[in-house]
Amino acid sequence: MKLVVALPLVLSSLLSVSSMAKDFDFFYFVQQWPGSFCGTSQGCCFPDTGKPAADFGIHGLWPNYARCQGRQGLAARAMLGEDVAAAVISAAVGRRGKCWPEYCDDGNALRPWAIRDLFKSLEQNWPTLSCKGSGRSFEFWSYEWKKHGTCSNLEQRDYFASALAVKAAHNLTEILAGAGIVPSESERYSVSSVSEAIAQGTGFKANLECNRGADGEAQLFQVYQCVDKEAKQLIDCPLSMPTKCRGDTVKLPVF
Ligand code: U2P
Repeated sequence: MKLVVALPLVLSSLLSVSSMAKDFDFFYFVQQWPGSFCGTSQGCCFPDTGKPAADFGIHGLWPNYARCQGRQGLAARAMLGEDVAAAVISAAVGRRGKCWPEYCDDGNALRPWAIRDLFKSLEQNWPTLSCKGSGRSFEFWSYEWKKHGTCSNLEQRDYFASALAVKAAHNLTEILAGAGIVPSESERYSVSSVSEAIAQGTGFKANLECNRGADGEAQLFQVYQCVDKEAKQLIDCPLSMPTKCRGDTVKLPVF
């Protein structure tokens, strides 16, 4: 009898945590090098506003857990048993992953009016390069907002303004150029020199992700900087991640 009464209470409190609290530990602020996005065998498509500048572009600002399973997962395991706990955890952290929350409010679609004053800056700094959509970068922003922004505890405008502000505060293209790491079709740079340049230039360690160019060589694709929960300050990344960099060197292809 006690269990019958307690179970719905436990479940409803766990589910309300997952849908409302949006507890996460830090943001990944992810920027991509357009020459590497476009330089694979798949290629890319420019947005309807034209070819973006040869500058890192924003991919997203992603709420993240420092550990893949939170306390509610452990509590659920202890109280409910593995199967129920797994279902609750998966509801709490999204459909595909258990390391970050996603799609926290599908009813909260991005409203153009809410970010109208940021359009120009977003077009410059957060352009789409995907060939899948209409070519309108707004589609990309909407997708990122729906998947990640709705879990950020930020209003729509604040979410996008914060991402733009973090990018502007630490210009990765300039930081790398200052260390002699400039776009080139032939030059290869050591992965450690890229990491060090970013750590020196921003004051914080980042994670790097490589992809493979059409020539099969590793290229610097994305930089994951870590940002506090208010989306204001860089922090050292609490997690390191697999770089997918083959070997010790990377290219930074011309865009
Ligand atoms: O890494 C492949 C895709 O997984 C999503 N991702 C990855 C790491 C992370 O911390 N959070 C996260 O969401 C990204 O999906 P997207 O936002 O592009 O759909 C990433 O591209």
